[in-house]
Amino acid sequence: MGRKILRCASVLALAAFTSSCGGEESGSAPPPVQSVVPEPSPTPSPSQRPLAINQVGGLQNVLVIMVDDLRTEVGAYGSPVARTPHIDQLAREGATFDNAYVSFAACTPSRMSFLTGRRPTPDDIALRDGFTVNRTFSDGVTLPDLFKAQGFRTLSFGKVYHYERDDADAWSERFASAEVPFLTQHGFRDAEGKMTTPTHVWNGSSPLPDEINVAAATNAMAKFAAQPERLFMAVGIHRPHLNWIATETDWASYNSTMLPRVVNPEGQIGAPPYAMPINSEFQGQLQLRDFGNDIPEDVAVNLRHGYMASVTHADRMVGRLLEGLREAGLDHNTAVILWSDHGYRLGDNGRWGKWSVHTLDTRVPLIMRVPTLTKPGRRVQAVVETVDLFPSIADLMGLTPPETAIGRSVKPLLEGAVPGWRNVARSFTVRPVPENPLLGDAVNTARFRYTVWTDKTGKVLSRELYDKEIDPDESINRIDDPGYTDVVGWLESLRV
Ligand SMILES: [Ca+2]
Repeated sequence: MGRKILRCASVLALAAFTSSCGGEESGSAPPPVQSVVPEPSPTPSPSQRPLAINQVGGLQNVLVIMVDDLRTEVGAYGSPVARTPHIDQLAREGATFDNAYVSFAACTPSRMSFLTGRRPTPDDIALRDGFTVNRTFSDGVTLPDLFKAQGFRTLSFGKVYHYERDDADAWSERFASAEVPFLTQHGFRDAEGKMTTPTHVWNGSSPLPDEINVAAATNAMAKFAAQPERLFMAVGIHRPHLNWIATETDWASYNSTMLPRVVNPEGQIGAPPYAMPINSEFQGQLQLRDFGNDIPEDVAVNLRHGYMASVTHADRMVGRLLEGLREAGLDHNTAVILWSDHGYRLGDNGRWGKWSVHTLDTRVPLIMRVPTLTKPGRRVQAVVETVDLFPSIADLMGLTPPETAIGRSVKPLLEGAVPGWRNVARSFTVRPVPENPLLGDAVNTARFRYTVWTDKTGKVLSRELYDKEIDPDESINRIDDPGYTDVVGWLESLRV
């Protein structure tokens, strides 16, 4: 198990924070607006949460597929344009969560939230500058730690943790960080290390990084299939993270008229100016940085095309993994969990990238195929969040998650509706304003998204309220609409 260095300030703040936001009842009346979607109900206290339950019969292994920057632009989630046959097939075979939210729409904090079972906290605002297990997680148990300690062979392929920010001791074996150079993983760069082209049609002259990592994973499946050890496998697929590199075939799956609809291209009405971040990810792109936040339409079309081609590339990688699992004879006793670390805006709300708490950033695909448990094609409407994954995966395999993992096992949701399930997810973001960073703290229910923006002193700067039932694009901030006064009070109560 990894030796992790204690950082008292973080731990104390984290404990105070998590104790204030996990497992509380709403304690107030539901909103006086007719709802057609599930809404929060009391959550069991940590001691009441299902912990060590016997594993599902015959289940031996876990395969976690982590797709980078994939929003719910997937056929299984109703995208009219996405070409994602393999993920769609996985959804037909397993359970698809329609209301899954990440804790933070950026690679590192989202993955850390998943792997530690904790939410990013105000104390970790600096996490964007290099959030590592050793710096911030003290002596806690990570997800691979738990499985390794229980005798599983823990295998990591590709981007699981954020490259060098890994917890090396938790893995029996890692593949990718050394074998596939970081620069190639995220795109082409010039001699000075600057990104050259945001999109690229790959000529197939050599395997792409995802193809190398996935081949290593399927080789490992074949190698270890006949051995007695149980496997915890995590495979991180780079695409559709920038740069959008995909094969000719993937590019040919789309054209300029077959791309996602742009949501709120002129921006949201009534949102504070910092609700959307600048196009910061494009600042490192030689061909994009001079545009600032104003991407010309012809460039935008090419970028959207590249994103979607990369989505199809990632989907093909998912297909190879599932086929590898089948060929190794492990598909019948392996739980498959597919998840993305966050979504992405393709010019939606007038900006590109992630780092917001808009649903396009925080809502993600989450599909679980658990042999003998999940019914084919099941849709789960309950609201779940990233921190629920740690206890869920442990629960499926009969392991007891550590107390530091604050989420809830979704295993009961796979078996049927769960009365009393608390349909609330928390998401955070930050704006690195010099000397006074802003924190965005969002509550998502199936119907509403409520966000409170504070400065570092805790002073409330602004609030947002979106009614997704009548405004699924989150176009209009209704915080000052008197018809929602009681709703706002109720949502506020969910933050404490
Ligand atoms: Ca990411």
